[in-house]
Amino acid sequence: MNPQELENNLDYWLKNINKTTSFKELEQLKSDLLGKSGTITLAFKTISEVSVDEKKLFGERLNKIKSSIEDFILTKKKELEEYSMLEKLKNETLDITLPIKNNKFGGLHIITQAIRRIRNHYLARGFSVLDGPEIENDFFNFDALNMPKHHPARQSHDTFYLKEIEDSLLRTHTSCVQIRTMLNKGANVRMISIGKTYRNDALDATHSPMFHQVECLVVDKKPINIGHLKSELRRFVSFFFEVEDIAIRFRPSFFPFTEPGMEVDCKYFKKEGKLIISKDGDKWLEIGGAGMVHPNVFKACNIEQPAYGFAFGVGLERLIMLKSGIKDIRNLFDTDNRWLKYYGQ
Ligand code: FA5
Repeated sequence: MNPQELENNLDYWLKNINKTTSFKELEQLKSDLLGKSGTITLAFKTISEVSVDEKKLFGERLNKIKSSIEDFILTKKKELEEYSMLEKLKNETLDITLPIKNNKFGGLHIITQAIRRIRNHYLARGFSVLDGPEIENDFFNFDALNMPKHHPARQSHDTFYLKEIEDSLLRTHTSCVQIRTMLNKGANVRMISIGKTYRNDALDATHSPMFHQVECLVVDKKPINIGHLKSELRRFVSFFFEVEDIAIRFRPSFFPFTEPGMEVDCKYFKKEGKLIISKDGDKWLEIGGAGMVHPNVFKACNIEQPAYGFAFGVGLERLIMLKSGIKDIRNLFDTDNRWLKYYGQ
């Protein structure tokens, strides 16, 4: 065919390419037009028969036709690929609603079990269960909690900073969720937050660079006092250890975001090497920090005085270890299958 004939047919070929519904059809058309003995290829071979004057234009017209066809084939190929990918995905969809038969594999880690238990307990009592980001910034982790830059209390939180993002760090405690919650909800809060926290602490039997905390915060415009805090902590400890008669005490301590601040101990005794939480105990054990919300924290959260609140924060791994007689925190993060099976559920 000469260029004129090819140009007349171009529209027809392009339409045919567009109509193809499979790679096989498309390949066939490609071969008919651009293959070794394809119509366009053969037309190129006739270039030697054209006079020198016409050669340039002849070649240009053929090239234009050829590249129109090539572009069209390429576009169609992409379209077919996308379609086949979607079909594949459709067929590969897993029905995750199907129940698992005889689930003999895996179980819930003891930390997950504890988190779920605590969460359900507080949900049932009408508390909100809230979360915050693990990558925090200075404001939420320190400033708003009454620990401005260069405050010595920052020293006790040996922190992991992120170089790439200014003022960002891995949160050292869940108390940042207090700030996020008060900024959001004002002076009407009953919440707990359970999550991962990070400190640049060397790994040993009782310290891990990553551990979980449980934070509780109650804020109201109506007076709240230390009695409320003590009552809530009693309830929490008694629920967690599944012991009705417990004894707790407060020891004065300092947390910049509380006034007053205290450390919480509960009574225990040892029996056959096991630690038993009981009001009949003869020793005291520290379980976490607590206090009344500091006025500066209310200020940072735009809450007008008078407002009242208490908060406490406990280390989840330490509580689990006490309850289950686990002596080394590292066991919780090792992947020893026998251990996981024993404590898993
Ligand atoms: C705090 O983190 C305060 N935010 C708690 C608080 C909340 C006080 C609300 C007042 C009001 P502290 O640094 O003491 O406090 O940590 C709380 C608990 O986290 C400790 O009692 C301990 O059980 C646990 N903990 C701290 N560091 C580690 C660690 N490296 N590994 C495991 N557990 C840890």
